[in-house]
Amino acid sequence: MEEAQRTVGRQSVTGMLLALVMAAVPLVAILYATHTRLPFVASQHGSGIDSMINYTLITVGVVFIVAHLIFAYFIWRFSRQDRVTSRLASTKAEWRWTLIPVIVMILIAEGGVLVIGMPVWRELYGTAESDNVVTVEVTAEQFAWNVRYPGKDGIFGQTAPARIELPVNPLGVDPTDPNANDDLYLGPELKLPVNKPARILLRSKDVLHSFFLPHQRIKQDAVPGMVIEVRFVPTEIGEFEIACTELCGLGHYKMRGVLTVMPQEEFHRWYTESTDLYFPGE
Ligand SMILES: [Cu+2]
Repeated sequence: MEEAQRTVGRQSVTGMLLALVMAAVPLVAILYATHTRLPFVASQHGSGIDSMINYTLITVGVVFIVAHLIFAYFIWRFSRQDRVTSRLASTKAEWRWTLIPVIVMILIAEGGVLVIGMPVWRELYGTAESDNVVTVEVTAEQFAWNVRYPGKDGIFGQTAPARIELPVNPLGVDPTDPNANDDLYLGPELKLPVNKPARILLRSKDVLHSFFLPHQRIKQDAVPGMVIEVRFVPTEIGEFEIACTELCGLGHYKMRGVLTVMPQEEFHRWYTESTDLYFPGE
């Protein structure tokens, strides 16, 4: 009898400790989460993305905490019991406790997507009006970004992979195409005017890359053979990082570019002057 009581005592101490560990996990996670900060927002839709991130973190965080606390309670409660029992739930109870969490989580997750996520999605991928938009082509390759502007005519010269020749013609532009004459090439430098919609046409020459502007909350894969359009409005003047966020090869880490957001007049002056100066093949 005494021996049995000692065993129960030991079990409840172990149970208590385990329960404490379980309860501590979400607390440490919360502390970590409150110390993690996103870079400041420098685009119109950026705060919408942040709302979606926060909504997801908070809803999933609450479930995470509640689940751990229930788990901790069960460990503590049943480690004090002197005999092992098995209680089976009825089929009805099993169905109920399976369906309720599923429905609640669907409502929470999809509700957030519809209410917070969809408007941001529309801003990024919707078919907004095309005038008053600055169109830029960004072509990714191992391991660089190639920025091209259409020039005064607003039309990009034709490209073909067969015409790619390094280092003179990295995009494979057709030199006989008259639309190519005023195209402007900037390498890894992307320049945009502030508070004006930008339309980025993303392409890739080789493998999957991902165009990432952390401050503008833009992250979009570049896929070989596809032209993917992203729209956003930069709202802060300054220099920002362009990173590749798809592990695209050994040089992935050095695939950096610079986004310069300038006042509108300054951008237009620079653009007009530059398209007069630059011609492909020169
Ligand atoms: Cu890459």
